[in-house]
Amino acid sequence: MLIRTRPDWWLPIGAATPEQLVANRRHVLKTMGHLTAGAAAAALLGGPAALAQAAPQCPPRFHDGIPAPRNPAYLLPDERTTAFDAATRYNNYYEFGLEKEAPAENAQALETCPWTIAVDGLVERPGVYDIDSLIDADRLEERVYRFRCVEAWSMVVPWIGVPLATVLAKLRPKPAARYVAFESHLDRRIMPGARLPVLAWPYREGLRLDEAMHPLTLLAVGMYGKPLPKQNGAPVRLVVPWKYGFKSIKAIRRITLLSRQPATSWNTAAPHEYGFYANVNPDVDHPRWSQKRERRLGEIFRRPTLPFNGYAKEVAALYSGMDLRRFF
Ligand SMILES: Nc1nc2c(c(=O)[nH]1)N[C@H]1C(S)=C(S)[C@@H](COP(=O)(O)O)O[C@H]1N2
Ligand SMILES: [Mo]
Repeated sequence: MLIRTRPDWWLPIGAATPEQLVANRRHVLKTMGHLTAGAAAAALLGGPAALAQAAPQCPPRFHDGIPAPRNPAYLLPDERTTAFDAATRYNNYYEFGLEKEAPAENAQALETCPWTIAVDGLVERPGVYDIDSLIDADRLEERVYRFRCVEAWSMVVPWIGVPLATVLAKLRPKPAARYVAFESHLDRRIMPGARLPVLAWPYREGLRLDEAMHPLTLLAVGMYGKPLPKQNGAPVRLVVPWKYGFKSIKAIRRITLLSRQPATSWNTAAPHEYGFYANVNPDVDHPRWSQKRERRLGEIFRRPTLPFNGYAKEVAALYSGMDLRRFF
């Protein structure tokens, strides 16, 4: 079967530098032994054979259910998991409309397979990768996380994914890399919200590299035992549970390693309201509302918001010595 004989993930579909092509050539020729030399050469040049060689399975391998083992370190036994219907019908995904109910309908037009992610900037392995080559299906795990939107609603979701750190490790950030920037898919033909000037499109987010490498930072491909619904960011999104939800960018198309802090959509749109760090902090109010309390989807009464959304023990050290009012 062609998909099994593709080169290992180290070879991007469209490798960015000729050096890489040369370095990978021997391996490619070996793994493509059943193809003619001509087809192999076409693959190296990114021709039709390359696409066939790396052709992902569509629909994806786990389109009805993802058998990901639950990671016992992230269970939240004292929290009630948010109902699937609530988490998948009340969404923020401005590209697909500004109303909470709009993405559940409009995002269905998004084609999520095949899916490639461009990787560039300060990495040893830049390229355009098929999602299956970046995220190892055998290493998916389930984690239950609290998720807190800056608008003061929240939920508890069983995500499925891999730590972003495992993907970044494969890409090998260069020593000068200190930040990671992410870009979402953009297609104005199917995205009514992206025709409005509410944000600078495509949607952009970013993390400091140590935040990105933190074991809590998840690259999610599923939730509630299934692949991500399109309105929740299919086929791949970020989940950064100690930060406001807008950091958890959906439908990732580009990952860029940088030496300087990247511009991000919400921070650019309203820098006094949405900081780059956006750590959940009940002591720093949004200029237009309090962040002391939050409402869980499906519940009536508000509850106190926890520092770092309940993950202070794990992440507070990342910010030691920083003034969290200034770097909000
Ligand atoms: N591309 C993109 N990603 C996005 C958003 C968006 O508008 N576009 N909204 C963010 C916000 S504000 C929140 S709260 C979460 C919502 O995720 P959910 O719809 O899965 O609950 O997605 C974040 N990721
Ligand atoms: Mo949000």
